[in-house]
Amino acid sequence: MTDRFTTAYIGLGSNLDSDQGDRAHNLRLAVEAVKTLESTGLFGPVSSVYKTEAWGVENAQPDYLNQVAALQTRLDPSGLVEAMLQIEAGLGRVRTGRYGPRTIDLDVLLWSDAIVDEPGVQIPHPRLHERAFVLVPLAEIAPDLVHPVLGVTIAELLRGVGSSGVELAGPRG
Ligand code: PH2
Ligand code: MG
Ligand code: MG
Repeated sequence: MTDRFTTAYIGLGSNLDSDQGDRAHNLRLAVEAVKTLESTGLFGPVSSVYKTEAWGVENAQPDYLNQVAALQTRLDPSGLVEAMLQIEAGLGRVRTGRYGPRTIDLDVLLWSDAIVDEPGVQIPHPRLHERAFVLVPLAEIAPDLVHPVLGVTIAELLRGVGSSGVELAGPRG
């Protein structure tokens, strides 16, 4: 826990229905769970929902729905990662190996301009700059944010990657 509130960004993804509902419902439940974190002050903005082709997988997988949310948190980076893992577990996530299909995935993308590289806590998310499914929703809510390692804005990173395979699928949260 820190004394002050810090702006952090969370990437949300779902490409499997759960016992509780379909992919869009899984995202809504996750947004609600992050919103009610005790340590979260202001919540939002939350991006639109995007339908995205599964990235980095060898065999075909259902399309993902992805979204990005901003929050103000007093949790430190590892505390925030831990809170996301707890929300995933609470929503019934079952882990099936790297890049396996999942009902919900909550990744800490950025925590202020912190750079953290510890087992289980890598911030900024080490692949965010390669992924249109993260950059499109992140650029929607924070285009001028500067990537703390690469020193360029999210809008510039998105221009480099392009937005193919990413399609608007639902309103802002
Ligand atoms: N997450 C992954 C791997 N591949 N592809 C898309 N489109 N969206 C994701 O959220 C995603 C992915 C690992 O977490
Ligand atoms: Mg992920
Ligand atoms: Mg994850």
